[in-house]
Amino acid sequence: KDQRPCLLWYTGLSGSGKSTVANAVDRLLFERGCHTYLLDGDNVRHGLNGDLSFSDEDRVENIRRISEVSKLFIDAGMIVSTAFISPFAADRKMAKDLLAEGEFIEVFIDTPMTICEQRDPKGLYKKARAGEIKDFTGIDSTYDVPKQPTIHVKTAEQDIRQCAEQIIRYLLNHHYI
Ligand code: GGZ
Repeated sequence: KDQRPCLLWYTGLSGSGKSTVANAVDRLLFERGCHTYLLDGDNVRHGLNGDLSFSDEDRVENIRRISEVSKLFIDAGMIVSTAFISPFAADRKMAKDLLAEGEFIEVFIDTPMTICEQRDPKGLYKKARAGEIKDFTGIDSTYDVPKQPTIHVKTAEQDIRQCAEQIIRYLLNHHYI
């Protein structure tokens, strides 16, 4: 199956739906016969980056390692997806600059914080509000809103399937798949 390797770099708040949308897209790509790999908190924060916290410094290192690993998968010809908050614009730019022109696709999962906080699937916002978790993104740690994302996804306005199809359409229109 013909495919052009690229990196779908999902960014957004905790509870915005990054992992859910990324998994849905990855599944659709797999069904089309594409070779893909998805990096998210489940397979990276516990293993490779198990030594890192949520301090600004450690988030920078988290994203740096994820960028480098993504580049290796790109070199292997894969369509890579990464689903991390990646709160700092400078680090997202660093990831982009590691790759060749057109390989980096920034996908902003733009869900208003009020909605992320209502969803609160792991009860983390509640804990952060209570002061039980420090340095929580959107509460006492920064999130730089992407200024010109390649793809702008609004999960509060369309369902997961529509979000995933929006991304697949982009990949088709730009001849990645
Ligand atoms: C933000 C935190 C924190 C703090 C734990 N701030 O919704 P989740 O649970 O499943 O996703 C969040 C995840 C964020 O890890 P990332 O590697 O994506 O972050 S970053 O890119 O900023 O390095 C959340 C959980 O870990 N979590 N503590 N303080 N999210």
